[in-house]
Amino acid sequence: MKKILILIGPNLNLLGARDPKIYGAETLADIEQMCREEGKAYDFEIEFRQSNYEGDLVTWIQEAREGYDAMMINAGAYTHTSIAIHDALEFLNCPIIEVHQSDPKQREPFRHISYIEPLATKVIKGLKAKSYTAALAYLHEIL
Ligand code: CA2
Repeated sequence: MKKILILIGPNLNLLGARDPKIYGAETLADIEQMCREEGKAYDFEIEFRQSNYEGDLVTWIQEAREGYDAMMINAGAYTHTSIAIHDALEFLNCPIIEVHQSDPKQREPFRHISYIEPLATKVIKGLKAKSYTAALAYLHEIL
């Protein structure tokens, strides 16, 4: 069974509360459920974590150096700011899928830079909650 770590960054714990046109209407709990169901279809074991703290994400990425077959990460706004997350991801040997619910490159200029993209095997964005299930489908293809 392949083990997939899904990391979710700041503010995404509030999904469903606003901006459904940009992010979709699903809550984070709905998205976790969707990932678990999609993961079952591919025989993936899913570990799903969210934090508002950059250091939590860095620590979880460091810990993922062993024991996972792939990582999916929606680092939220840290995508556009965090060299610490970039540096932690450099130590990973498994595929990294950068996921976004919106398409940051179609939004404000401050969202156009991604410090994750240079290290990502694939970027999947703009599909709202379905970005995560599309990322799992992609991992099913490549793993
Ligand atoms: O599109 C994405 O998935 C983002 O990673 C979401 C981040 C944003 O900073 C990125 O530029 C793109 C976080 C958005 C704020 O989270 C929400 C909170 C409450 C309701 C809806 C979204």
